[in-house]
Amino acid sequence: MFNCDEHAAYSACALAFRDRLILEWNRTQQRQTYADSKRLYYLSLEFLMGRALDNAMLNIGQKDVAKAGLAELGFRIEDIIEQEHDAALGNGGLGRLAACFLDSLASLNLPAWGYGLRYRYGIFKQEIIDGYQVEVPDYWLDFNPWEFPRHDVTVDIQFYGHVNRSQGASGKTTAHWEGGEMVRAVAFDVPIPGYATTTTNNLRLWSSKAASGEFDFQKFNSGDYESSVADQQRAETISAVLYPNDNLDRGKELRLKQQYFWVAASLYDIVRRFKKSKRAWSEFPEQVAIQLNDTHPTLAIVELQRILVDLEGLEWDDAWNIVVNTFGYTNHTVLPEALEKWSVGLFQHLLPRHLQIIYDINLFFLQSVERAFPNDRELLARVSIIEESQPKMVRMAFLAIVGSHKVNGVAELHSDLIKTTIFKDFVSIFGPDKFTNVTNGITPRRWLHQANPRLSDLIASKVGGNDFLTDLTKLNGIELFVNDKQFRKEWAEIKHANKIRLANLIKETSGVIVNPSSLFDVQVKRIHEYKRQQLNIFGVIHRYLTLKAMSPEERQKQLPRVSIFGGKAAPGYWMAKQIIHLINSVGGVVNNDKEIGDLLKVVFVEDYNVSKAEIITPASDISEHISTAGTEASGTSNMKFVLNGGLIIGTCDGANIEITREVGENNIFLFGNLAEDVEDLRHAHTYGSHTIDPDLAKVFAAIEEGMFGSTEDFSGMITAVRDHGDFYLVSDDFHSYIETQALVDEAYRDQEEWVTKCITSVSRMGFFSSDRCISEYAEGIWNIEPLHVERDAGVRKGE
Ligand code: Z16
Repeated sequence: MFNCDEHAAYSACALAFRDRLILEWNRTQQRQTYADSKRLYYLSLEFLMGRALDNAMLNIGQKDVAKAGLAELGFRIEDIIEQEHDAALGNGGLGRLAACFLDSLASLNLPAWGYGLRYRYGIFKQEIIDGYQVEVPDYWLDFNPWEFPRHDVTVDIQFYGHVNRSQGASGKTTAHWEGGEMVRAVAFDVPIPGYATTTTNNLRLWSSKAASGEFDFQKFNSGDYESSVADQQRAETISAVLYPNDNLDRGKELRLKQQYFWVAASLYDIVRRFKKSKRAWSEFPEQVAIQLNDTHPTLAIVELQRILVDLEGLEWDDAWNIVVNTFGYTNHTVLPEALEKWSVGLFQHLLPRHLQIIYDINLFFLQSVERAFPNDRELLARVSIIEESQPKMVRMAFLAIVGSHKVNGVAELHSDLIKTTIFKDFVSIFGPDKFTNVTNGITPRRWLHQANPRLSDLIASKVGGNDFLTDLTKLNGIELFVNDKQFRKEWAEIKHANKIRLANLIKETSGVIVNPSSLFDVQVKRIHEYKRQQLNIFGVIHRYLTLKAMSPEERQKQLPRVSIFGGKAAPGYWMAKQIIHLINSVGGVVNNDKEIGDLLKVVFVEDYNVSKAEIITPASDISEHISTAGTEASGTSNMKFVLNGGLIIGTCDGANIEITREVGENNIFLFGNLAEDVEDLRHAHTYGSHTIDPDLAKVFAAIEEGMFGSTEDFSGMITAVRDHGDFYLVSDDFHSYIETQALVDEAYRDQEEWVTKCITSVSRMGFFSSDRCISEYAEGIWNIEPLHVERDAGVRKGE
């Protein structure tokens, strides 16, 4: 007998289903090429895919077959699925959104490709050691059956060098970008199967390596072996590692190199494909839509203009028309520290021709502004793509706006805010129609069907099968059963089982034992001051102090709660790391307090990632989405939690507002100040007297007395609120947060009413499917249509 362990069973399973995908993938690509219809190219520096096997099996309808087959061999399918390493090529919401979009694009049979970077290291693995975050490299490529190296698809990408000009016979001057160095981009393709469809789209990730050019060759021949190896390594560095920042622009030269490398390779590929059709350049925007996921790929605008003008010889204005009609730009944040800027000097050094083109784009843009708004020099300075600072900077968001035909935000409030704050002047210049909203969504396949199979099956049994997974508005069918005893009983049982599953994960990973009958209160997301995990943990401390002050009799009457945290801090984000440390220190004290027992547990789940989210999300009773109003562009985990039958406590921010509109005010716990009041409150902190809520002051006192150990470690978090202007309004919202948490306890005591709220909420979540969201993009921005791939009997069904 040969030895087949779980990993071998995983490989066998993955390779078998992958063969299916390859067939449909080839057919889809052939069909799309043949039809020659307009395609979307989604450019994203991040694709936070998670695991692929379960998703592939579910999407092609083969999971039951796999389960039975594996059982015959003595394996549990869950154990096999767990063998796979997460594809973690993203930081958080932005990257996961891109992954949900790919699932919806394929499921809607839309001709679309994703383009990204094949990082050798994705987001780091987080270990918690003595309560502190430690980052460990995430090498994930040991065995990856889901990618196909395409050594036949390569593009050489140029960096540095200088610009020369030549004059043609017609007298026209042409710019030539010469010299510098070349790096080779190699394509790796990843199949993206749609759910219950034959469409399998392509995600193309670029990997960097040294271009075998004259440089290396000469060096090698002249015996300069060491330096030719160094060149090799320098080239490979470009796609080596994902920058681990979420909502922060801190890139150095390497980040700009990553951006240009990926953008230039993708555009070369797109243009090469277009040219095969032998159409006129003017038809380019009728064949190609390119969406910029944030400003990271903004150089694509400049690169396409360069290709058209320098290489293809088009007139500037004709080229620019094509460019603007091709691109759309999605903004994901209003936080000023996240808005990308690159110094002119760096551009000059790395991409000299692109800098010239940016200057020209800016010149023509400012001239048009000047014509429409004569003598408004301040306006010109405000909207200039070049910031006249020391050093001068290129404002990437402004370049993205000027070079796109549509700009969208990701939730209603956010889209309104960009129009009235950071991009206000551009609304006056281009008119309001250029700016639009597309509220984010999530794929119900992964975030309900896959993560919560029992709930998905229960719903299916009431709404006439699995059609709700492709038309999520059908969820409203379960509202009819909100008073059905058996349905409610099963509903509650499923939630409890999901909580047991999470309790097991918590025990395995942190050693803490939690009672699954407690209220599970979850906040999992990147650690960031604006997301206010500090508000949550201060609230936990307040709860602890309150419990401690009670008589044993009184304490008996309290509702047991588990506060569950998870999330990574950017390695250089000191305050975020302090927040993690405080959470763990509080856990260390509270969890070992015999007087408190099950009444309060505090858990930090280390290394929060997509796979852990699939276990955590279905297990929440309440989850926290408590950003300072106006700072969280949308949030998407809020949607996932409600879709899985958890309620949320949140501020009036991002998509929380639309969730409230859909589920009804009675089914959500909103608190805190509104976005429109933030400016005044901040002003008052700085110029008025800033009083701290007395309950919060007690929390600070407890920390400063050393109740949770090292006081100096946590002093930064306290002074930020008390002495440094409390920029995130923790003190302003603390009281209403505590009050609202008390309402949560009260509501949870009435389990009948609670279950009613949960079922009602789920039934009204149809709007938040990424299918709805993608359909809006397809119609309003991309102008693309579904293309059905003919079904070849036997390919899917396996007859
Ligand atoms: C990111 O994940 C987001 C914004 C951003 O500027 C950079 C990164 Cl890496 C997030 C937003 O914070 C979140 O509100 C939103 O839901 C998500 O992008 C997807 O739009």
